Amino acid sequence: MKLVVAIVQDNDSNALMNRLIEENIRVTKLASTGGFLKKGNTTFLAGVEEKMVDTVLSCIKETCRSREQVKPQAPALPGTSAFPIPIKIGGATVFVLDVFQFEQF
Ligand code: 2BA
Repeated sequence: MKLVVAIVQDNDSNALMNRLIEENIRVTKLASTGGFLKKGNTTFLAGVEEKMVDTVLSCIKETCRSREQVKPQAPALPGTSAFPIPIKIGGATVFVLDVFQFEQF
């Protein structure tokens, strides 16, 4: 068994959830926060048989796209204005982990 952990943008999370459910993939959606931008994103956990990993990855590729966001900067000196930095985010950051043990009680 594998655990697919996917961090996606909030804007893509409903579409991804719907695609995973269509494929009959069990999934948990968590509200998360990116360390760099300190903005909300969504983390999906999907425990699947190894043969289903590619299906999960296809669902993610179909529904998650990259976007640009602006990271506000603090001004270098008081009274000066700051330059916001454009940052390209996602589509998705995905980890595929081996599951050592899986139990449901
Ligand atoms: P954030 O940490 O808020 O990062 C948002 C975007 O900012 C990143 O997009 C990347 O383009 C940029 N970024 C992040 N750290 C940077 C740095 N030290 N210097 C310059 N630019 C930086 P993505 O790479 O697509 O990541 C989207 C979100 O996925 C991240 O949000 C974070 O929540 C998660 N993530 C990405 N890589 C990760 C990792 N190795 N481990 C855990 N979470 C990760």
